[in-house]
Amino acid sequence: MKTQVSAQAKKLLPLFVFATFIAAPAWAATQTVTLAVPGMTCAACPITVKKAISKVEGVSKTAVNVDKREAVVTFDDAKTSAQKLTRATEDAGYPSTRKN
Ligand SMILES: [Cu+2]
Repeated sequence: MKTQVSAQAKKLLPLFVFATFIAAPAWAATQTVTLAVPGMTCAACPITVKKAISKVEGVSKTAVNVDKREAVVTFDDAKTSAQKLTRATEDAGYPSTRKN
C-alpha cells in the first residue's frame, strides 16, 4: 500500500511542479524589471552579467541584451529586490540602474 502511494506521488509530482509554476505569479509576487547595464561592450559581457544576476536567490529568469545594454530579470520579490539585482551586477563589474 505504502509503495503504491509513493509511486502515485511520483507520478503526480511533475504535475504539481507544473501547477505551482503556473500558479506562482498569482501569489508569489513575481516581478519583472529591466536594468540598464551601460558597461556591456562586447559579446562576453552579457555572460558575466547574466551569471551574476542568476546567482541572486529568487531570480527565476534573466535575459540580457548586449545591443540594448539591458537585462530583463524576473524574480520573486519576497526573496530579492531590484536593488539587490543592481548590486549584484555592480559587484560583477557592471553597475546598473533600474529602468522601469
Ligand atoms: Cu565584454
